[in-house]
Amino acid sequence: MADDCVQEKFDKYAGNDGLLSEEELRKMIETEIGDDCRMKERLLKRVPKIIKRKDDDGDGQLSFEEFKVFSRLVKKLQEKKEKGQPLDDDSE
Ligand SMILES: [Ca+2]
Repeated sequence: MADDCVQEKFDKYAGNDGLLSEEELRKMIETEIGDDCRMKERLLKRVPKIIKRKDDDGDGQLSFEEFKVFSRLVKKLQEKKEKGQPLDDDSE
């Protein structure tokens, strides 16, 4: 997910309510990272944790601001992958 299309991606999956639910986030991961099974698996595993941790206002959905934190995590994982580093590190 490139930086310049974060807003675009968010709008596409968040739908009319402008918030990204767990289900919508899963759908985004399935669709956008579908060609990389390991990355997909890793991210899907983290979804409940991400929702819980990044959802600052506690409504169970991600706003665009909250989603940006998630997109940075994806970027970090992709960088690790490019460098051939393990994706197991849970630190952020
Ligand atoms: Ca939504």
